[in-house]
Amino acid sequence: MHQPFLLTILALALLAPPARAAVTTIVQAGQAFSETDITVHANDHVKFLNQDDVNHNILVQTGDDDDNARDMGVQPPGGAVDVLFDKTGKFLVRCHIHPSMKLAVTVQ
Ligand SMILES: [Cu+2]
Repeated sequence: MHQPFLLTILALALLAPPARAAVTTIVQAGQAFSETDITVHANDHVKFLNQDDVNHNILVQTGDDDDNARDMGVQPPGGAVDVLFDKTGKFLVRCHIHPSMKLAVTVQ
């Protein structure tokens, strides 16, 4: 291994500005999310695109706790919903209309 080269890379990484919030896109098609399990960083966004011909309704739960679910409202066909994950933890994204739709989101 080329030690000076690695040190240069490390120095550049440390000098780089903080990473910007990323956006992960999840498609809703066939009454399913395109992923079942994702990991993002705090302050990242997840964008949900409804490519079905039926309404969806995103709920964001902390674990199995329904009481504090964030209800993102009815999402018509073709509609997009943007969800900001500003806290670390494990979340479960469900569809209020279709109980089989589930996406586990880990926020680091
Ligand atoms: Cu749905």
